[in-house]
Amino acid sequence: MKRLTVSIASVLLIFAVGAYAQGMQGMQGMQHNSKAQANAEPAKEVTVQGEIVDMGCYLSSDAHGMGHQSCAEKCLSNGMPMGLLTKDGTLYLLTVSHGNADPFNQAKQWAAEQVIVTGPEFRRNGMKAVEVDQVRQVNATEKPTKQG
Ligand SMILES: [Cu+2]
Repeated sequence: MKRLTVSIASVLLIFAVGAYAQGMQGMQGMQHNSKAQANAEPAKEVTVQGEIVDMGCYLSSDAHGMGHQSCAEKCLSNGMPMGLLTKDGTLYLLTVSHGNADPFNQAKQWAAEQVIVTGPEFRRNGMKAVEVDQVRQVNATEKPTKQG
């Protein structure tokens, strides 16, 4: 009788440990899923056309375009965050590629100009960013055409 009680107890213990472990896994999975859904989408390579803006003047005063070019140049050279404003009004923060900072630094020289940026797009907490892997100015002949 004692032996039977002991074996029942061990079986129950094994079940309890198993259920606890599964419960923990389930909770961790839920946390990962909800976090991912709330904050981030996986990066995808994009090619986006838009105007190089300084984020401070654009966000505070809607300042952009050629009339604001000299201010934007000054702001960007002083370290103001740089953004890309598309024709449909989407604003991307531009970030530096760890592998090659040259395209980002090149973009800083093109304040208020139309450019085409290629790189991974990131979205988190409602913010959009493109890491500048490549940038080029839009040629006059390309200006009226589609945007990526
Ligand atoms: Cu400015």
